[in-house]
Parts: sequence; structure tokens; C-alpha cells
Amino acid sequence: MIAMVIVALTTAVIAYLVKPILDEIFINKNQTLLYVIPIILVVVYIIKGIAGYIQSYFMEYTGQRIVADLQIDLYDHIVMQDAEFFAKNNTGSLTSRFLFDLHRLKQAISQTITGSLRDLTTVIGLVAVMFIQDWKLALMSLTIFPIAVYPIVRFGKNMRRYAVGQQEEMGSLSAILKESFSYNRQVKIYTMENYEIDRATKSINNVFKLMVKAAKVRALSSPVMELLGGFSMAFIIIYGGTRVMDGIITTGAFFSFLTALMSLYRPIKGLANINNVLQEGLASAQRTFEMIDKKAQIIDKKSAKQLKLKQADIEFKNITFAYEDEVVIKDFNLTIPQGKTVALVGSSGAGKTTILNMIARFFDPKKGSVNISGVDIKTVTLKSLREHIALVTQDIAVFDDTVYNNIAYSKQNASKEEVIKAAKAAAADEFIIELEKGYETRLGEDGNTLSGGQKQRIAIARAILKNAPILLLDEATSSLDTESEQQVQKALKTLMKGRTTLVVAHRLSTVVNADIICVMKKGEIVEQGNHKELMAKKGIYHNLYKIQEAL
Ligand code: DGT
Ligand code: MG
Repeated sequence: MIAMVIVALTTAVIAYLVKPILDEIFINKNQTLLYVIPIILVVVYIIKGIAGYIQSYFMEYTGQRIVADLQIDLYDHIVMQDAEFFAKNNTGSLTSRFLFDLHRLKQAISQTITGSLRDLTTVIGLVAVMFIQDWKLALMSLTIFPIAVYPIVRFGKNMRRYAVGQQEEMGSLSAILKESFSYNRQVKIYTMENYEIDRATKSINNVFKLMVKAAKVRALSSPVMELLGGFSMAFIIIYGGTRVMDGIITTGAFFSFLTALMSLYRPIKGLANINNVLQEGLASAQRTFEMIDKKAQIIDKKSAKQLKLKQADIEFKNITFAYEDEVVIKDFNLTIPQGKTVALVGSSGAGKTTILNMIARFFDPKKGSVNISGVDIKTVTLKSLREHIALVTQDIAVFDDTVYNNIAYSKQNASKEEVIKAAKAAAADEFIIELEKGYETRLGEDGNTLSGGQKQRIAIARAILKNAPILLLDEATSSLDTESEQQVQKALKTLMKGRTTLVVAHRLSTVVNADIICVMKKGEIVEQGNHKELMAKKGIYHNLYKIQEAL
């Protein structure tokens, strides 16, 4: 801020110096001042240069630091959000908020808060010079000033409208691009290339139209401004010239006045533009802080204790669960005895994944409690609870990192031997060593270099490495071929030994060995027992099993 004030002052001083330059050097032909004034001028420019450097650098530094701090805050915050938050928010829009909103916020900060201060002090300094040189002329000029400022404001408003339109259109264009590129095979098989080309062309042309409109305003703005400048200049020359001829002011004073007036253009333009930038920045700030103010619902209680168990049993007690207002589980009761395996089977949408999600507290039930070895999981810390659980899900998550790091994700300090052992147990070692760089191969986005079954085995190896007392498998072997499924099943069998396991599977052949099988329908258990008992019952399970056997 100090540097800014210095920049403003030196700008005014330079305009002021025009008077002695003209009057003393060119008109009075003063020999000493011929050398003194240029030296003063150079010194003033040096000061202005240094102050200008300092203020630009710190302005940028502050703006960037604010963005970086906000990004860190926002990231911390988003990562800590509940599963519900991620179910509701589109990852693309989260990313765009993260990058673009904060960038615009930075521009608003550097242009309004800091830029306006510099422009305002500069305007004050220059107007002061104008009044010092000739207050009457200054008053005259300032009354015609609003006429000159009006078009600037007008142009600014139009520009803003086009900018907002551009951003929206760019957003839909990027959605079109993303979809048509990543669903490329769908586009091809349904021969929708032309449809997609039409869609993209329309969107690209909309962007083009808005860009051209903005260019038109921009191209028009400077001739209009110059013309207005020309008019005011003509008026000032007539009025000021008369005053010089009448001997009221000196030639130097007049030119100093003119210099100050012309130097006003840039800071005034800056000030006129502040509102636009500020509005955009405020919109971004609002979106950002909405996100930061949103508190996660599933967090540790103040009195939360550490859960520390070698073995565990799980009990669902009178659970009622709803996504928003839609009840999907009602009065659900189930006990998974320590070290036993319980399987959930049943039609798609029955609520199996939902049951699993509650154990890890991705979601909390609306009523009832989930207890682990008699302890309500809401009374322990999330971290200690989740340390007890290994999870392999329907949607397999592979990070864009090496195979080694992908497996070691569940145990940061795992040794190389442990990782390989886990991979072997998951029947993954065999294909990993075939990869170009073995365990050091990078998997690429979404693990695109692997097949679905290979990714699944990596995820299973990760779960094996964690060595947790509770194991949750949600369709963990669904994308394996029969041979590797058998291998993985064998691996899982060793893994399940002594662990409390909840398995969800559509293929009943994978659950026949479970200690208890629960058949679910619309959020309720409709049949329960081991394979033999359920087969003898000749109910839903029996039917399902017969159908699958026939396939
Ligand atoms: P699956 O995986 O196809 O065999 O089906 P389940 O048994 O795992 O079903 P689940 O628990 O994913 O879904 C149960 C019901 O809840 C189903 O009607 C869809 C609905 N549902 C699942 N996840 C969400 C969610 O995140 N939000 C909302 N509003 N509803 C959800
Ligand atoms: Mg499911």
C-alpha cells in the first residue's frame, strides 16, 4: 500500500514537473534548471520504478497466496465431506469450482482491493495537480468528465454480459467434449458421430458469436474514447489557450494541466471497471464459501473413544435407513458373529450395499444402531473404526500410480515382501510380473491399462494387505473369469478365516460356504439360514439357486 501511494505521488509529480520544464527551460531559458530538472525527473522515475515493482510483486504475491490458502482449505474440506456430498456433487463441477472460481476470486482481489487503491490515489494526485495549475480550468473539465466516463461504464457492462455467457457456453462445450470423448465407443456403435459433431459445432459457434460480440465492443471502445478525448482536448485548448493568451496562467501550467488530465485515463478506466470485476469475484467467493461452510455430518463426537479390537462381531439393531426421505431399509436386525461369514443376496436395489455402507459409517442410519462388539460405532472415532475394516467394492478404484503404491495404499509402511505376498494371495502377482515394469508400472487414469478382473485383484490385494478384523466384500469377484475367480475365492477363504466378513454377491456359487445367508428384498431379510437349510426350505433362495445352476 505504501508503494502504491508512492506510485500515485510520483505520477502526479511528473505531471507537475511539466510546468517548470516548459516555463523555465523552454520559455525563460534558465541554464541551471536545464540540468537540475532532468536530474529530478530521472530520480522521480527511479523512485516510481522501484515502488511500481514492489507494489506489483506484492499484489501478485498476496493474490496468489490467498488462492493457494483457499485451495488448501477447500481441498481439506471437500476430502473430509460425507459420502452423501460426493453422491450429490458432480466431480467435474467440483473441479471447476476448485480451479476457475478461485482464479476469478484472485483477479477480483488483485484488481479491486489493491488496484482500486492505487487508481484512487493516482486520481487524487492528478486532480490535485490540475487544481494547483488552474482551478477554474479544472472545474470546467471535471464537469464534462462524466460524459466521457459514461461510455466506459456502458462498454464494461456489455463486456461482462458477454463474459458470463462465454463461461456458461464453455461449460456446456466441455461437457460435450468430455462425454463424446470418453463414451467414444457408444458414439461409434450407435453411429452418432454426426449428431455429436452437430452438437459440438453448435456450441463452438455459440462461443464464437459471443467472442465476436465482445471483440466488437472492444474494437469500438477505443475509437469512441479517442473521439471523446479529441473533443475534450479541443475544448480545453480553446479555453486554456485563451487563459494563457490573457496571461492568467503560464504555458507550462497549461501543459502540466493537460498532462495530468491525460494521465487520468488509465486509472479512471480501472476504477470504472471495478464493479464488474467485483461482481464476478463476489459470485465466485459466494460459491467457494458456501462449500467451505458446508459441514460434514458424519464426524467424531467430542467424547469419541478409540476402537481397538483384534476380533469383532457386528450387530445391526432396529435399523431404519433413508436416502434423503426415501426409506430403503426398515427395522433391520442382523448379527454377524465374530469370525463368521454372512452373505447378503437378493435382487438389485434391495439395499445390500446400503447395509455395508453403514458399517464403515459412509452413511448413518436414521434410527437404530450398528454395534461392533457391543460398542455403538457412533461413539468411537471414525479413524479407529475404519482401521478395523477392509473393503472391496462394486466399483473398483485404482489410482494413477504404480502397482506397488496401489496395493500399499491400505498400509503406508508396508514392506516390499508384504505387498508381494498380498498380491500373490489375491492371484494378482502372476499378471503383475508380466507388466512392462512389474510392480513399478504406472496404471494410468482409472487403471486403463488393466482389465476389469485385473483391477479387481489389485483391489483385493489391497484389502488383504490391510489385515483388518472386519472384511466387507461387495461383489468383489464379479468381474473375474471362472478360473481366476476360483483362485481369488481360495485366497479370500484364507483371508476370511478368523475375520468377521460380510459378503454381497449375485453369483450364489460364491456364497454357498457362508455361515449365514440372508436373502434380502426391498430392504428386509426374507430368508435366513445356511445353504443347506435354505435349499431344504425350497423358498426364494432355492429358486434363485436353481435358476443360476441351469445357466
Ligand atoms: P445392487 O448393487 O444392484 O445389487 O443393489 P443393492 O442391493 O446394493 O442396492 P443399494 O443398497 O445400492 O440401493 C438400495 C436402494 O437405495 C435403491 O433403491 C437405490 C437407492 N440408493 C442407493 N444409493 C443411493 C444414493 O446415494 N442416493 C439415493 N437417493 N438413493 C440411493
Ligand atoms: Mg450394491
